[in-house]
Amino acid sequence: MSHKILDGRLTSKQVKEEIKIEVDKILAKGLRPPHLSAILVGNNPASEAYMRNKVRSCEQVGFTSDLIRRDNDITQEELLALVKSLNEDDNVDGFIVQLPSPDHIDDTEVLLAIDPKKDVDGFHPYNFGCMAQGLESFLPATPYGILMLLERYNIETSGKNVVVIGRSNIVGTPISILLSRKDKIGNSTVTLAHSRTKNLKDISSQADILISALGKPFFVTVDMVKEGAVVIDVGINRIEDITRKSGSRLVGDVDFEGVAPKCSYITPVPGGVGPMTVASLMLNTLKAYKKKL
Ligand code: L34
Repeated sequence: MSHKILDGRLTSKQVKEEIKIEVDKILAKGLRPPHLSAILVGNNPASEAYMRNKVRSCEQVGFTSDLIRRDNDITQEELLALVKSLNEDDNVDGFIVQLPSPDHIDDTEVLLAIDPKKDVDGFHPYNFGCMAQGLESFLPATPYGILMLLERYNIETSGKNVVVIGRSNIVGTPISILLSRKDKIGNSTVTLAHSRTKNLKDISSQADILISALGKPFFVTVDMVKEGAVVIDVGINRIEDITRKSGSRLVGDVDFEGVAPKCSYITPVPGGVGPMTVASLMLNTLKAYKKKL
């Protein structure tokens, strides 16, 4: 089967162009643009790269943004105080605390401190709960990005078998809930597989849509995929590659070379789900801004 690429780079560019048009209208009315703040603790190289993409995307869509950097030794109390100050700052429409944070930080307590109205990551249990019940909420960025890719490539989800590998709070669990909801992109029969799943190959081979979000390079191999499946690769893993100048390259969870020929559609890494995550964050920030007006 000849496979088609789900081009996240192109789709995110289109989404961002649509946002830019809305922002131009806002500015034409003499209003200030939406503002996104981001807290980045430490200097994890992957987080640095993701944050660069987020800040650049804000510029592209016409938002203002600020990246608030703190050292790895920030205390829990200092971080909570920073969150509180952003909650109270009327010029900040939405903000995120980039993960992972250092081990001594209690992420749950930090997330709970974020005002749900400014939680443009959609990670606060309030937003998560609303999402799970189909109520109005901010959708977590990566799952939201996956829904947009499926929608914009007209991939039918209703009645399809979806297998999600990985049960994290930020990707696996929410995407499994979203695709089972009664909604335009939804109505799938979802199986959530994880590290204790038995006979994963038998299960994944039933998937019309296979979503891998566990963070292990080359985990999904051709024998695990049904002929003609749609494969969504959420993993971003940096592996050694001596043929590259940098000495490394990015790969997903899927053995792309082996799996792609068997798929109807597949997302590449890089250039697949990653850019869609960033575009979703821009949409959530615009939504936070509009709700405040
Ligand atoms: N708070 N923490 C918070 N919110 C998030 O939504 C995230 N996530 C994940 C990690 N921690 C977070 C992201 O932003 C993953 N993630 C993310 C964002 C952007 C990209 C990938 C993951 C991205 O732009 N990926 C590019 C390549 C980037 C590179 O060169 O390293 C791509 O084409 O896939």
